[in-house]
Amino acid sequence: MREIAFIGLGANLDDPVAQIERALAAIAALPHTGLLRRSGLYGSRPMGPADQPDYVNAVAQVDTRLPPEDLLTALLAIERRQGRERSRAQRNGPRTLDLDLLLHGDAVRADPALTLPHPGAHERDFVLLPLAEIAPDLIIPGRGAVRDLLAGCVGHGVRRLTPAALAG
Ligand code: PH2
Ligand code: MG
Ligand code: MG
Repeated sequence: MREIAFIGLGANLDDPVAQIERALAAIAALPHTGLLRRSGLYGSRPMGPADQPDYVNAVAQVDTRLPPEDLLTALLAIERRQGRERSRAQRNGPRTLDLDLLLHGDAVRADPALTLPHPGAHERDFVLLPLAEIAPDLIIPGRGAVRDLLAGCVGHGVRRLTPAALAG
């Protein structure tokens, strides 16, 4: 069965803009999966330890025949290919690439290996603002409309990166 899924992208090490663009190309090349839309690039202050660089964030919308577990496995493989190290990693610490499966159709599940919707999606401005750009009418199952959630969430200073900021 084909489902619509949303993926959150984040990076704050080793040329984060390039990491996100590479990851979007890798997502577009996944088997049984097509990239439907991608947001622009957003800058955000770190959630978690403050002594790390700002993040670059984006969101992608795909159409996929992969079940949630298989899509997650494929996303973790892309993270590893782009130098993600989990062994020494600090919780919410810096990373070359983070790919989070935010939504997969209307799946709702509390499995610790894969919780859907992603447990942080509804409360993070760096997820909600790019999501609102590409899917303004989206409802996060069990949480509400992206627009309403955005109005009520705690901010990390998310802002659209302009061409000038990207060049600088
Ligand atoms: N991801 C984290 C930890 N902190 N902060 C921002 N601003 N953006 C992120 O994507 C992010 C974060 C862990 O996944
Ligand atoms: Mg994450
Ligand atoms: Mg993650």
